[in-house]
Amino acid sequence: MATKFDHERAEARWQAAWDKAQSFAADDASPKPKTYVLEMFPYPSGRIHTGHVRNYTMGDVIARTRRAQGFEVLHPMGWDAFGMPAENAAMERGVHPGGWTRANIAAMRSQLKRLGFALDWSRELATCEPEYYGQEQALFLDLLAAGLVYRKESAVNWDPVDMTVLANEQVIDGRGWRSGAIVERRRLSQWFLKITDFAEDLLDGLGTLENWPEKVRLMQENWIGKSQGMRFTFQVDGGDTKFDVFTTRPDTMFGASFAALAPDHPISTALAESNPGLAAFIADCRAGGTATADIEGQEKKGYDTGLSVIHPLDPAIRLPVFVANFVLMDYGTGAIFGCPAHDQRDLDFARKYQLPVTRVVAPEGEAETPVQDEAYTGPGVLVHSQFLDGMDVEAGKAAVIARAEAEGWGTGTTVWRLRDWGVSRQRYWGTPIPIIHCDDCGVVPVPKAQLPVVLPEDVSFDTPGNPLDRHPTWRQVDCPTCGKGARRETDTLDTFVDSSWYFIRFASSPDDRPFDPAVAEQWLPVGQYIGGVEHAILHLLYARFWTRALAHIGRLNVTEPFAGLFTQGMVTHETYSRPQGEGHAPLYFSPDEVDRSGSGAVLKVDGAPVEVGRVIKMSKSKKNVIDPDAYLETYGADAVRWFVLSDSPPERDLAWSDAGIDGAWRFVQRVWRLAEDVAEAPAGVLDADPRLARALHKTIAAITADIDKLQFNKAIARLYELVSTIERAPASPTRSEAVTTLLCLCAPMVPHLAEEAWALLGQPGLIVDAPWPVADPSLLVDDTVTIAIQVNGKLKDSFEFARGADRAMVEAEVLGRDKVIRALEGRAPKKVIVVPDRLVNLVA
Ligand code: ANZ
Ligand code: ZN
Repeated sequence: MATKFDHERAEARWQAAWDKAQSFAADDASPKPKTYVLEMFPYPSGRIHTGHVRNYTMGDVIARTRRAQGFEVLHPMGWDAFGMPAENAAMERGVHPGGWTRANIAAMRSQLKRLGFALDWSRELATCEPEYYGQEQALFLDLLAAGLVYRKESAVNWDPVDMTVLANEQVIDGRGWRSGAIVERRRLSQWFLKITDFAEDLLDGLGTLENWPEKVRLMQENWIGKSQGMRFTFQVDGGDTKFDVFTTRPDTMFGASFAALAPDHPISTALAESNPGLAAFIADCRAGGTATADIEGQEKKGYDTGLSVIHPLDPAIRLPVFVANFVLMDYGTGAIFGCPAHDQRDLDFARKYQLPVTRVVAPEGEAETPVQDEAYTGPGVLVHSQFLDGMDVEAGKAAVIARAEAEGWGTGTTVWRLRDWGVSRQRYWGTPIPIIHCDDCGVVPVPKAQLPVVLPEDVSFDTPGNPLDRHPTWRQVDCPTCGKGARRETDTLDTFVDSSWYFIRFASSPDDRPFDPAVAEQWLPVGQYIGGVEHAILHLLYARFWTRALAHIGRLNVTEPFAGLFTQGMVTHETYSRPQGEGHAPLYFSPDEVDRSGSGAVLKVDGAPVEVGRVIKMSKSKKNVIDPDAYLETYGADAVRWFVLSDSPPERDLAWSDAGIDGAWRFVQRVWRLAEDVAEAPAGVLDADPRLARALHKTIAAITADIDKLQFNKAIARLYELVSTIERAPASPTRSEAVTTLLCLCAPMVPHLAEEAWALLGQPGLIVDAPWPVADPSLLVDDTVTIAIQVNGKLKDSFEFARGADRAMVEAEVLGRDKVIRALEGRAPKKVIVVPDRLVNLVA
């Protein structure tokens, strides 16, 4: 009665059953041990992509496994729903960002439901709803009251044609993405969070995160960037002007050939007042984006101020002072000394302005080897450095710092690369910053009773700039302190703020406050967090900061939000294209336009070949994007889930392939056939099958360990093996039991199939409520014996078999062996003598 597994029917049936039983609702009051499994929540761009499918399937396997293992599991889902794409859609298509976002959420929610994820949908949240962002405003006010929020002037990208502030990603090659105008740097008063107060703690905390990938910890460490160095004062020659510089390499001071100031440095500004050439140079530096990458990529340029400074270690040495575009005002002191031989930026600069390049650090025997195009940043011994000669780099640093401190012109310091977090965004689709500006009272926080400050719905996107600024009434508000007419803040919060605490709100979401700490602390920290490595730095750092800030103000007794982190690889696909001639980009075709069934690849519409390109990350521009929906339709959720777990280690990239999905679908059918087989089969010839039992229990142990380590592809390989072993085994109660256990083991990956087969076998209840199989330790040790086979007393063969095996099992094995069949010439033996665990003698 072999049938096909009907995925459509099974999905509908079991998703409804889980819903009805509230199988995945996390119970705050449960007495079971609690665990929290979370995948980074999606931006509601419109459709679920294959990357989401892979990410959420991994989380789902963990969540379902933990649940079966007896944990109360919190596995929620929500939407990172504020952000620029919604405003772009509004500008391009005239839709409202809210309508666009909510429609996308509805579409993506139904796609996720179709995949059968074990999610507690009752905890769903969207950051764009006042119930969420109103609570975020309350937290912002708490941090403000605690002195962790402040206002400061800082640079933004200004588009002079569109008259609007641009995000860094809206600046393309120094130009506004819509207007094409050269972007300027402007200074605006903006809101900042004091993440730098936590720099040391954020760095130290990394040491406790054993279940984070080493590379992510390293990226965070570099981003925080603790460096030891020295601050010292340069005295300008002739006059009483002086300025401080910061260096991480005091050992290289005798290699200095110039000093340089940031264009925004107060001395630069002062000099520019009487120096039109310098003023023009500074204006030129302001054009160009604020992104560090832009600044680092720029050509190094300077303007000679004509001033010089006295070298503090040798007053006989004078250094020229430049204003240079690569010196940043908001790092260190906004001024440097340049040492071309040992810093690449300084070297580029020195070559351009013909300044001396003196090597002061050299590997053994290379003291006189000149530095060419590449600055030397390696270890070595100090040379051409007077009293420092012969010291190594570290000793040199210490000697210079000691002398500076003794003579009073400098001090050793610690400097952080990390800057405070600028959270002001001059856009509509974000959390309104709950602040009022009053002419008399200044900056006034919105009283908590007046929260949430809700975004106005009636906004227009027909002109550039922030719609909140030009809204006819929204800005106008009475000052909460003096009652006079005042103005609302029109900046909204960086969307990274929204994602810095959503995992806390998932754990506890009362109506009247952001969270209940007693409830949230039962779930936190997140036991396993899974997401893309693109969030390895900012999102994780901001969430770690936000959690600490809440702990600091006594709101939450948790410091590290994510105990375990896993970053999964990307989903990739080959590309299809046709060249379009010299100077034109090739024309790309999507996988569903291409027929790949033959040896090459042809376009379905014209049957002519297309070029098959490399397997790369899916991207709209290369059209190598797969829509999971079509696959869900044809192959079903289980096959898709199985495929995304099976083909590569989860941290590596996964190449999407039809053959792979096909294989997954065939596996689903094989398991289904096994279930049908044991459902129908009589008890079988054997009472027990110790060999199969051993294989089964070894698989249980191994898969449990694989899932613990998130090595899903290994778990899947073992399941394939187990299925083959069961297929070959003769019918027996052990075999039936093995199939039941197999279903439990693969239920986290293919949950619909598992439920359907579970029901077919007449097992009680839902398989999601069945406990995780536990390996019997006595079956894990290899306990086999070698059994000799004789035919009429002559040795013909021998084989390994489980010790103590049932006589019938041994006989069945012996009679099925090729050598025995040949020796008996196909006839049945007259008599079979079995000496347990040693010998079988067949009398022909
Ligand atoms: C002299 C020197 C010699 C430097 C040398 C480096 C190598 P990190 O490691 O990132 O902290 N610097 C200091 N302030 C700067 C600013 N506002 N804008 C641009 N560059 C600045 O970098 C510290 C080094 O970056 C400092 O050490 C300084 O150059 C430069 F062989 O001082 B160094
Ligand atoms: Zn007032």
